[in-house]
Amino acid sequence: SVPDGPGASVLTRTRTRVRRPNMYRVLLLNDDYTPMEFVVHILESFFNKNKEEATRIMLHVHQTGVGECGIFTYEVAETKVTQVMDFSRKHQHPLQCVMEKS
Ligand code: NFA
Repeated sequence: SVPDGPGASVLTRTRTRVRRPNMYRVLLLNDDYTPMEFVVHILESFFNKNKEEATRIMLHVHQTGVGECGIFTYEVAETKVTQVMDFSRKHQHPLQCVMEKS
């Protein structure tokens, strides 16, 4: 039998709910000055794209004005945008990177 009354231990199972985080698209915007190879380098180094995929995305941005680099949680997306903006600024390129709720 199981002890009851004062001093008895009680184990309570708490329900664990699963919540989907809000996701954010990180986008690159076209401009007339940033070199194509620089954009490819950004996609390879900050978004883990291989050369082929990076080139495809860069050309899409070049031809349509905007393109998606990836979809991330808020903090990761914010970090990517900051990394790209800081790196572009450092190399004196006007490349713009933004995030939007997915
Ligand atoms: N449009 C730029 C050029 O012709 C290349 C570019 C692509 C810039 C994608 C920004 C984003 N040099």
